[in-house]
Amino acid sequence: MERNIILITGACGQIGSVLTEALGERYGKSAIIASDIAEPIDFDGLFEYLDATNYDSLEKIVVKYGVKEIYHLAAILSAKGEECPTSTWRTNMDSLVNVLEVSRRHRIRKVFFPSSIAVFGKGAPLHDTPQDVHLDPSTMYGVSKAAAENLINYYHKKYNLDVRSLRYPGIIGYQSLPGGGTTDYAVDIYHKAISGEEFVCFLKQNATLPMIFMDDAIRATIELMEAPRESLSIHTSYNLAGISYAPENVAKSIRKYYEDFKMIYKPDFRQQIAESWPRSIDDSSARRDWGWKHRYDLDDITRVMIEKLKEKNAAIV
Ligand code: AKB
Repeated sequence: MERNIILITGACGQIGSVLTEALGERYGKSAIIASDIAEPIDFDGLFEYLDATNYDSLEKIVVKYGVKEIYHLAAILSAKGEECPTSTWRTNMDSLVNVLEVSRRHRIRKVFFPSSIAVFGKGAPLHDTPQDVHLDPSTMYGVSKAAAENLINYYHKKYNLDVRSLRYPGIIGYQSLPGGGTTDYAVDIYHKAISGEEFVCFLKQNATLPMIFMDDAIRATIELMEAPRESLSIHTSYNLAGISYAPENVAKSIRKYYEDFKMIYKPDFRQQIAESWPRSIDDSSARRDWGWKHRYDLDDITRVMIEKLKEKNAAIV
């Protein structure tokens, strides 16, 4: 059997940088081609500059390395996407069409595509949002993800392409910084707490959203990609849940370590986006089909975030 060479787009992003490391550890660094439009910092694997909206550039890399799997993570997120909706649509959709086309033409074995809780809007129940529900997203990011889910399902049905996808909640990790999302506060807050600074939160104190710890999100991605194809019943994107909480809950959890931690609330346009998203997610299809179960609750996340960020800071000083 030919070697399973894996291409990752958006490899310098919040999820991409951690997933690239995790896949390298699992399948060997020489099997992983990281790509992005930004240069990676401190990366010692194979890296290619790639703007995935350009089909020829993507195809060149696929052919050059004999790529067999693609994790397509490059995208513009919810808050940033509202600054220029048309380029968000183009970036998110053109790159996906290119990935699906190159996969079909070059017999790529498996593709991973990240969707998001942003696909849900006012038409979906707020609590335990089901897998199959009306999607009326409020942001261009969500619109592009909802369209993308239909597109990957089309490639599955028409070309039998093995595309797998998760609707990620907000992701919290110490390894990388998010950028341009509505859930970014949940990472930034820990950085402020450990440096003894006040945190100004752009969401209201009770803005509950579905969240997941990075280690759980990475494990979910790898478990889904390694699951037997015949066990998978969802060919749009699987609902994925970790835990649900609001900014006031994180502040309370942080105060177990930093009792003087101060947080003030200055909600901006991102509050409206948060209000259009679910409070909690029903991920029973993922649990049934490939045995998904999250491991980290809020206090576990806080403990690890504080421990690891302090270690990182100590290493810099
Ligand atoms: C965002 O906030 O835009 C993302 C997401 C939930 O997809 N983190």
